[in-house]
Amino acid sequence: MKVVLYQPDDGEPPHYPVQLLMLGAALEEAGHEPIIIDGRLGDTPPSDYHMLGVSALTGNQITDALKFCEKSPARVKVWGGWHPTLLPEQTARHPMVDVAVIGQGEETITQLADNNEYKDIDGICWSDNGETHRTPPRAKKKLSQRPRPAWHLVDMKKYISLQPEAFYIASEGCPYNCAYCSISYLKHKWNGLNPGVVRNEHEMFRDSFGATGIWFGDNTFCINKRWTEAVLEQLREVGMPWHCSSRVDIVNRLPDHEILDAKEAGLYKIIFGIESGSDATLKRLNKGVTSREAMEAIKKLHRLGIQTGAHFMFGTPGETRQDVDTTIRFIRRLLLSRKMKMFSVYYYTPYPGTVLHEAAVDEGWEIPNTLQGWGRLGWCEIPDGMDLKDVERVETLKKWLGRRYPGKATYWAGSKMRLIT
Ligand code: B12
Ligand code: SF4
Repeated sequence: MKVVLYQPDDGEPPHYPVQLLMLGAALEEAGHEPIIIDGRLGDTPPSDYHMLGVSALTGNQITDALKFCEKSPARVKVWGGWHPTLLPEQTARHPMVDVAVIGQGEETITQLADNNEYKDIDGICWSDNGETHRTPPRAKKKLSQRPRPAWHLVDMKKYISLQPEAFYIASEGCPYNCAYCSISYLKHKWNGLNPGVVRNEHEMFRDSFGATGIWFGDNTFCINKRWTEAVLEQLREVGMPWHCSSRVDIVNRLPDHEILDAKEAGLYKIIFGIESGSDATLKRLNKGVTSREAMEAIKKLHRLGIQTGAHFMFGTPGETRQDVDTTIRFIRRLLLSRKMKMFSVYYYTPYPGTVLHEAAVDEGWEIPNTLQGWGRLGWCEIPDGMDLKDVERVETLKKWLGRRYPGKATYWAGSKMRLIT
């Protein structure tokens, strides 16, 4: 069966849609014909196909995906990805959605393509005359038990030429419970790829597609020490520079020589979700670290010659003017110390399913209650609870960041991220 898999256009620089390549691999293995259409590249879909699979994060991807569905000739429209997983019933209620897939999609989409009757398939939700139905959850499989992405389904060289630091996920899951994070809500148990696979694929990125570095998209790097050491051994052989995301407490716990080992294996930057300089806010976010620990990790990496970057967010439920001030002062201090290379400043979005989303509901925030409503939600919109005076101060901070660190600070303005050059 011909199945179009659609990556919505969200105005972001395109990197290859790994989730669709994984679904594509499973569909091909089962004898189907997957075709990947990337809205960000303006790909033209075929004129006829039986099934459409749409992948959607919460936010403006939904709006583009709905537009694509309206024009699509597909007999069956299947939605999967983070948003349908977090809000399957609400997603399934939309007339442009026949089936919402919950969680990992490889087996589910293959079974949907194999069968005309889908109501016995695990991990799905659909709506019948306004009534929604959900089947039992599908058992999760580790990354290493799922087919590797079908790289040949897209023009990898083109993607890598657009982002020469190739995106790569070597592990998934995170044991922490940050109150704003969708990953903690899904409670994926940590698991990692075989280090040998990581090495082979990095060599393929470099030799066949022209990658000059790797951007690890793993939720939190270095959760499993033994696995990390085994991966480092392989990365050392590959010899490409790479950066990853991790937590400040993990970095603080690592002895210097282990960080230097990683540096020798190509590590040049770690990005942290520091989120706030206020310990009261960090506590509400259930971040499990303090601003002092954040500062410590940055100083340590600076001393060891590793660059750092950090994401901050303002406007979380319960945040006071004092918290906003403290965070602004913290960011200024970091900047003036010249120990950090990249900053991004966001406003908080109440992602469905998270603990903090519930807090926002309790505070009376206006939360979208339809699929199209979530699509209109700018992920850097001023949050409901935020005082306009504070917004002004955050905006001033962003401008200051831009002047102070030209080319190094990213920030969110309107609904677009702008790189300050
Ligand atoms: C790469 C990435 C991006 C990319 C875009 C990815 C994309 N798909 O379009 C970029 C950098 C642009 C990006 C931007 C943002 N992201 Co982001 N991103 C990620 C990241 C790091 C990896 C996603 C990934 O590729 N995973 C690997 C694949 C294999 O897993 P998967 O996507 O879950 O896919 C599986 C299933 O979901 C399902 N599936 C997926 N699609 C489909 C489709 C069909 C038809 C079916 C049947 C199944 C199915 O099957 C897949 C295979 O098992 C995740 C964190 C993570 N490690 O997962 C965050 C994450 C997805 N991002 C998130 C967020 C919040 C954002 C941002 C708002 C910015 C920010 N503050 O981080 C923006 C907004 C994007 C937008 N415009 O809407 C949240 C999601 C929140 C939500 N409710 O959607 C995550 C989970 C991070 C987090 N800590 O909470 N992101
Ligand atoms: S924010 Fe990072 S550390 Fe916290 S739960 Fe999410 S992925 Fe884990």
